[in-house]
Amino acid sequence: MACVRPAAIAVLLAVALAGCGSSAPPQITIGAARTYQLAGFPPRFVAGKPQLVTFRIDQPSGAALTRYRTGSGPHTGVHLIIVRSDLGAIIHKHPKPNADGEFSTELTFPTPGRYRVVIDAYPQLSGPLRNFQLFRWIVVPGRAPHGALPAFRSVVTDDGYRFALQGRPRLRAVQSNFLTLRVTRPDGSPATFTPWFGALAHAIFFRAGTLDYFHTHVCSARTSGCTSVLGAARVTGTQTRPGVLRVGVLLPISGTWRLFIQCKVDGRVLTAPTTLTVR
Ligand SMILES: [Cu+2]
Repeated sequence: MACVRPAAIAVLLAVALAGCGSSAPPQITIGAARTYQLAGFPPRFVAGKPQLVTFRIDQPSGAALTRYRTGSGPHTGVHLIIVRSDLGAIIHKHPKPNADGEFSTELTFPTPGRYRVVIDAYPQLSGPLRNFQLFRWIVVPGRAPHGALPAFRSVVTDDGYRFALQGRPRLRAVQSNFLTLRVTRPDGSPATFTPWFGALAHAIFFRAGTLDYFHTHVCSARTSGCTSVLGAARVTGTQTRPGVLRVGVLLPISGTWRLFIQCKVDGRVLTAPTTLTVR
């Protein structure tokens, strides 16, 4: 193997298969990996200041991705999800692409800190690729809030709306699990969910520390494209009774996860975070 130079280590196998004679090693040029890339997302933000953000996804060919899945369900277009690294703040938007594949949306980072940007994209492609994620780190300058991750709580309120988890969850990685949540208005009546970004409720999961990401949905009965898939496992949330959400949980690895339930009730977008232990 003395004829294999360090620069050619990546093609060692190919060289080995091709044989290793006394003549000069074959000249093989390895280009950059051809993958989907996030383009145009600005690198600088100021805390508390709305900023217009424009981005697109470039295909492996280099051309902008212009065709995204459409339909009534949530698995369409792109989901733009931004979470602060301590899991204390989340931004969730579904901007629509223009004909050139460009997305524009206004973003306000609530505080200084380190944020993980997740673009969960649903391209309109033939073939097995369903969706994929692109990531970016953004550091918003200033003093970042530093709170410990809150412990599990079975009742969370937002704007007087109450999210009550039934029972203590027993969650396992790579398996479909369900959480039942009763959502009530400030007057105690069951919440009526207005479809928001194609779903009655969104369940966004980030793992503490590593910020691994997963996302499931609760949809109305006739909505298609609501099932989340992880390997061979799949999960679809449902509304079992008025105001009661059966939320699918399907997480790739064990650990401590922060779940953000989001839904729209009475014209308000509500966010109910809770901390989950996954074994
Ligand atoms: Cu969603």
